[in-house]
Amino acid sequence: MADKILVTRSSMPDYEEYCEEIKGLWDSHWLTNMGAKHQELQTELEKFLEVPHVVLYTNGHLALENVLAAMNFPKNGEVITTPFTFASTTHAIVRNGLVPVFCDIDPVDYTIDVTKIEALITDKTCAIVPVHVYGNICRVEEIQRIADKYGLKVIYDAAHAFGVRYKGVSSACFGDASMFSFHATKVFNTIEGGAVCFKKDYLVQLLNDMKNFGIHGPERVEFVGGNAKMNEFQAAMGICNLRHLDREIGKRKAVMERYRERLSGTEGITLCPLQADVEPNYAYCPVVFEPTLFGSTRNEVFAALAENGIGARKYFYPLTNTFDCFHGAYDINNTPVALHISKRVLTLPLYADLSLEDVDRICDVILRCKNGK
Ligand code: T4K
Repeated sequence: MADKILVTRSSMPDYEEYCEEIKGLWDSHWLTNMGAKHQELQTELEKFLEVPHVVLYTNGHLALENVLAAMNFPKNGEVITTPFTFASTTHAIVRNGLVPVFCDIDPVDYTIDVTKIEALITDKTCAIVPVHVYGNICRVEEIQRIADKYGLKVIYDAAHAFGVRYKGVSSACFGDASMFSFHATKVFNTIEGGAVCFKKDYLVQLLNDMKNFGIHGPERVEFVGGNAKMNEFQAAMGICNLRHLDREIGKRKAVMERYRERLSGTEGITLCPLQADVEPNYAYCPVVFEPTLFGSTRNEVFAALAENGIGARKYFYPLTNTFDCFHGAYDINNTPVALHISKRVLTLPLYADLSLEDVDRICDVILRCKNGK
């Protein structure tokens, strides 16, 4: 059998480039706690993302947990969000003692359906946490209009949207803050890692203290914080990967174009269209299979791909509002579009070094599933 193809494959710099980047650590012996590499990456990212402040984290999840905590919402405050996402989004809300209120998604780009937000607002609502899912940008203007009208904070889960621009504006600049993931599986990685980006100066010290046990100075601990610091090896990986980002995104684009060429136009297959005014990062390749038209279910296509050594993934199934850990607390019938899409979607392999021959191999398997063949 041909080599296995997984849903993604971490982008890495040349071995020599990374070694050169970390060489100085053997002189300094300074490995973590906001060292020189951490500072350098932070400055580079503020420039690249065109945002006044970036606070780096050891992963995206803790970045989201921390920025929600920094908002100091009342206990049991309600947060409007979507269930068509990774566990992290919902868990960050719940782990802060807040209550997720699930809004349905748009049937075309799978981001929060802005026409359904206002009906969910109560006197307990404190924030909206929309997700730029797959790197698709939420309707940021409309979300801000609603937030301003009701006095709500907007924290974007921008885990997938690194490097995406909307109407020329960086995805790091919307709402009160945006969280990015720099996990190994992302367009830009620091092995594990993440960041919170924002404009307001007061959050800088607060978030930096939060990720460092609440320590404010050598003899001053202001509150009970945790530990979520990015280390020097992570930061060095980020410095290297950032140098090659444009090339990486260009290669992903070529892969996506081949998928479109081969699959769009096939009855029963929907590829997520490119959004107007958006410069994408080609983070994921979601494809929706409508069994009545395609002739095979998503699960049948998933199994056929697996039999051929191809690891597509069901991102995002199950919906977070159906997770066992919530013991049926949420009514999934409130998010019918999310339910519909989550039962039909597959994310196909997509990474910079995926060859076009392999894309053809993947598409051949998919197209052989047409009408249950
Ligand atoms: N919000 C959203 C919307 C998110 O999607 C995520 C993370 C977060 C928040 C939280 O951010 P982080 O705290 O993770 O920074 C993966 C990732 O672990 C996770 O970061 C990501 N979203 C999620 C969508 O996908 P898994 O459990 O599916 O990963 P795994 O281990 O099955 O890996 C997937 C594929 O990636 C493998 O088949 C091969 C490839 N891979 C994996 C690893 C670990 C590599 O090439 N290199 C690697 O080191 O969750």
